[in-house]
Amino acid sequence: MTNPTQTSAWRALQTHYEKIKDVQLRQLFADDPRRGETMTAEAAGLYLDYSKNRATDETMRLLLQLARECGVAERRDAMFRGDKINTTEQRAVLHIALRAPRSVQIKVDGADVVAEVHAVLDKMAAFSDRVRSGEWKGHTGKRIRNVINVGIGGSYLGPEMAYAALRSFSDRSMTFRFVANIDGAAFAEATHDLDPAETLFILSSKTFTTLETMTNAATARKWIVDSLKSDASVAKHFVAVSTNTAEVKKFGIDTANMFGFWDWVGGRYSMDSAIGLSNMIAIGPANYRELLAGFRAIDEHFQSTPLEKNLPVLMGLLTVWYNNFFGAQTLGIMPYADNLRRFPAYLQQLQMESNGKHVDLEGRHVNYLTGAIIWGEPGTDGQHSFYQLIHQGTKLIPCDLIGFCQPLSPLKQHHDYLMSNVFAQAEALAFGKTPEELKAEGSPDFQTPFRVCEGNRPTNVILAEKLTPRALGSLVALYEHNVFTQGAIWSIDSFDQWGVELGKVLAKRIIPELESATEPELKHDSSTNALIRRYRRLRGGAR
Ligand code: G6Q
Repeated sequence: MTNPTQTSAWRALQTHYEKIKDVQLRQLFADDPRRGETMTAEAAGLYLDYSKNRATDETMRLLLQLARECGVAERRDAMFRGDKINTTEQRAVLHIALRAPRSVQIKVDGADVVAEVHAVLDKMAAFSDRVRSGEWKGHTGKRIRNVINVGIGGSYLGPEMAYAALRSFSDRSMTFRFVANIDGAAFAEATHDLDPAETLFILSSKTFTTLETMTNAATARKWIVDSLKSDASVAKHFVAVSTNTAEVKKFGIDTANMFGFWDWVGGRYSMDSAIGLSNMIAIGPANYRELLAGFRAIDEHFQSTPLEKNLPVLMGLLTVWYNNFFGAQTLGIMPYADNLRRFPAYLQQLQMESNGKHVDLEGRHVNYLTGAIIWGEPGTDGQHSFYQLIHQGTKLIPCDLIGFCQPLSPLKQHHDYLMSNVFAQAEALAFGKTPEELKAEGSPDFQTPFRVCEGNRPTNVILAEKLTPRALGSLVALYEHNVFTQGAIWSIDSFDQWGVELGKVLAKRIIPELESATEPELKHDSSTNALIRRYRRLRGGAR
């Protein structure tokens, strides 16, 4: 493995950074009138304009050299081959197999995983068709009108995001909900207006042991059985998506109604595995295959396009540039599509769980910054709240602005207004407003300093034709491989998540301390002890 800071590209980038750190985008655009056309790349219907970044041809040349010195392409090839690149868990990382065509073979420990993927996809399609057509009936003979996905983290964020994104392609006669939080309010809100006899739960959990999901699953079971007055109802109102057959059986689900996946699919990379079953029921198998085709198109692009025209590579390198040389802490994700409302949250897990690592592949503490903080909201909403800080604050916040040329609604004028804001924001962030311009526009002198926008705020603009299942697949794959590129540069394991374990273990230790009738002897620190005592005093009522 390569420590990126030891490469000659890194050292050259440091020197180069000193030279161009104050260069203005206004200047770069004036120097090269074709910049807005040349600093672009396109793949699978996604157009990336990265010209409004604080980068020159030389910056890009050095960043690409860094990718070569860090072996990004070799690491990518190892992933596609099925090598166990998740070294801390000794697992292959093969979400790319989830969308590989039937004709492709990828072997893990001698078995062709693509054949297994298609067997599960076929089973999902047959089941989805039965539910959508009304052939699959609930225990009382009523057809299923409501589908609730119970799952958390990687078993929730993707399906919830994709459902919102693609709801205009979904069966509008059905209701789809997503319960993740162990807060009982989540389950209560998701079910309060539904008829149990018409409700199907999809228990989505790779391990089938996750506290939140198992607690909600038990509550769902009780909700169904109490209402339908029969244990036998479980078979008609629950299916499972999991790798844990034994636990699924124990819950009372017939394994004929279990949809499997594999340890080589990480939770946050699993939305296009059987974890997407609720999405397939919503949009139908044909649209779901379109979604997979969109993923696949970017996989092929990532695998075979030279690095200098490779969208995920370019985006990953620019994130490294701001993170490690400008010291930018965050990256804003602003989809100009209301249906992508949950996309920033989805990317937050994808990027922060993948690249929030403090040791390299050999377990040594890194001497450079890794994963950026990801956040965002849809535009134009964000413009009326936090964009002020991006325009005139003191922090550098690179942003990805994502827009679509065609609307999902017939309200075409709305769409022109929406998209005018994508272009206007990227323009305003890059070029700002000078005191001279303000003066010429008649701004009173006393206001000028307050109205100046310095500009030089970087953005990527991603444009696609329309938010279709295919476009969504491509967009998600773009970010998956962008995250991969960053992780490869930083020499970290982007596929483990040991950091989430500690809190889980501690919570399990505290549960009995909350549940016991009399106050237990508390052996935590003084703060934790005091908080637990206060909670016990104020929570009211027995459990
Ligand atoms: C994702 C993480 C994590 C996981 C959840 C749910 O990469 O591993 O978010 O998806 O903890 O796990 P289960 O699917 O096992 O319930």
